[in-house]
Amino acid sequence: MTTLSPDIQAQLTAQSIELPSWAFGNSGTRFKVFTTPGTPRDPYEKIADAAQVNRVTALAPAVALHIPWDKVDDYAALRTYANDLGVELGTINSNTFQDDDYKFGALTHEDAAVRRKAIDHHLECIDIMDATGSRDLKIWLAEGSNYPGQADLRGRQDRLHESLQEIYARLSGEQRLVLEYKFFEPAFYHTDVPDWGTSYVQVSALGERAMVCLDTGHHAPGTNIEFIVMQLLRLGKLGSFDFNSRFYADDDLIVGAADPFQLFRILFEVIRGGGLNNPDVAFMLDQCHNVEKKIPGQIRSVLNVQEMTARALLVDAEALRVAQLSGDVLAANAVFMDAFYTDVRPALGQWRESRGLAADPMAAYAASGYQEKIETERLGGVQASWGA
Ligand code: LRH
Ligand code: MN
Ligand code: MN
Repeated sequence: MTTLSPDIQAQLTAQSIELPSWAFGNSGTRFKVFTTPGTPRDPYEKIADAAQVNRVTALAPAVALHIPWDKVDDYAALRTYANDLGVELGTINSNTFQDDDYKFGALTHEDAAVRRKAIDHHLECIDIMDATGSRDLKIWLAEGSNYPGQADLRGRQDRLHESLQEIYARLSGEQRLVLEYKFFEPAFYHTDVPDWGTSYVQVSALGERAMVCLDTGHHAPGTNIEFIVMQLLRLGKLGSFDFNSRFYADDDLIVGAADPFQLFRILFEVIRGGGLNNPDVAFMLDQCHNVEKKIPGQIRSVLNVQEMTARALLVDAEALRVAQLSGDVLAANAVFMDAFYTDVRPALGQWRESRGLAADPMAAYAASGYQEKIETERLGGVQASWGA
């Protein structure tokens, strides 16, 4: 059996992954939302479910909120509730994609009144961060156009900068702004923040506490995502990840499910670039569980990240460097692949037990009775996101 060195164990112990509250709500495609028994009926129940993931994995100590999906009257009370369950409230995600006023844009809109409304929403999100103790405001913009000529591409970049500047100016202390990019959807001709370059340009113009958010599902098929990870870490501008996996578009499937090797390659560059356990980089999931049970779906997800992190930590960096320097292409590739093909699951199971956790968190959750309890107690769970 592979052994995990004390150094690797220490790095794995420090790893933490933030869970999205919306992963616990019902979700679907634009064709159908299937409801799942036991789905949370309010933000409190979403947090209770997220705490279950952390209880069996010790990997997920924070929950990200989406506003207004997770709107409550008293955020300080929500925070206390979360803390009592052993989790923190994490990133606050703004939402300017479900309001009729934003049909032609929000922060980029031609009409100053619409921009005002969108900026005010972000200022409200920062008020919420003050109450929840969250560090990061995550902004993803559903803005763009469908037809060539429809929009003034350049003017929109200028207005985006002005809007972001006003939002950024309201941050205080350790608070940060992370700007997420996505090359398509819901607009299909152009998107106002389509790529890491645009996000980088916009956040760089704001200041040190503005960073890029990389959602793994937001790239064209075939994009070398680990290269982007490397570059952003090199530039000190990788603020956060939204992890998920995809076969076709922005599928939001379980991270590591579609392409475990890609996840391994990304984590290798994270480690190489000093990003693992680096407080400047927030590791988040951004997923939906449309047909599978949600809590086990999230447990599987954080375990996939943990497994691929362990494999990436096993890459023999010295042997790799020697092979690279001597121009031995195949030897270098073999060092890399040896680590990827190492089954770390038995070693991780043993290591978990040594920390007082169950060797198999999926089985521990299944045996806990929690799923049966919520399925009987909760009726009429709410939809998480799309079409809510
Ligand atoms: C957009 C996105 C963004 C949203 C989330 C629900 O596709 O990735 O992060 O906030 O989905
Ligand atoms: Mn995302
Ligand atoms: Mn997405």
